[in-house]
This record gives sequence, structure tokens and C-alpha cells, in this order.
Amino acid sequence: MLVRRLKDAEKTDRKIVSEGWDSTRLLLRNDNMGFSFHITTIYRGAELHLHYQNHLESVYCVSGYGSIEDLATGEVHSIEPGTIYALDKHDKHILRADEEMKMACVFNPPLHGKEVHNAEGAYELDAEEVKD
Ligand code: 9YT
Repeated sequence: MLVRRLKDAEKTDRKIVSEGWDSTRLLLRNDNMGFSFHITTIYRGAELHLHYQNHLESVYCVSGYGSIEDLATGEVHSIEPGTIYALDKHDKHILRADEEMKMACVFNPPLHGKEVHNAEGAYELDAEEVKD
């Protein structure tokens, strides 16, 4: 069994800080759960252009308000506490935070923790995953 606490993980390199957001990865690939689990903060006013071409992602809003725009359809869905969205089609999207948002995020395949967004707003798979 694994037991971790966000307040502890935030003090380690599990916490990544980037432009408009930070994220603490509570579970990563080497935990062998088949997914990674992150608590992500999207800063007020952030507008993130994302396209996770190599991953499925579900995001649950714990607090804060914003919206997600589906770039395939043009639909804009409001996000409030209790909203979940699942990018089941690797959906290209824009995430906007009207207020700071705390999100619980799950990735499949799991992140290993060193990824950075590429120009498309995606995370690359590493060589081992491409082989699988
Ligand atoms: C909301 C969202 O897309 N979060 C992505 C996770 C975060 N960027 C991370 O932990 O890499």
C-alpha cells in the first residue's frame, strides 16, 4: 500500500511549476498503478492550449471556476467544483481559469514525471512506451 500526503509531496520534486499552472504528481509510472494522479493548480487568468495526443486524461475540479473549449466542435463547457471532463478522444482544447482552480488529474499511460509540454501542448511518450 502507498500512502502519501499532498503537503509532503509539494516539498519535493513531485511538484512541477510551469507557465500558468503547477502540479504535484502524487502517483507516477514507477508506482505501477497503470495511471498517474496529480493535483494541479491552474492560476487565475491562465489560458492553456493543450492536446494530449499520447495520453488519456480525466480532470475533476475540486475548487475554482473556469471553462474548457473543445477545439473540434467550438463548444465551451463551464467548469465548477464537482465538474469532471475526460479527454477520451485526445481532444484538442483550451483550458481557461476565471479563478484559480484546483484539479485532480489522472493520466493513462501514467506520466513518469519529467515530461514537459511540446509545441502542441502534448507530452511525448518515452522510448519504452513507444515500443509497447
Ligand atoms: C488540467 C490539466 O490539463 N492538467 C494537466 C496535468 C498537469 N499539467 C501535469 O501534471 O502535468
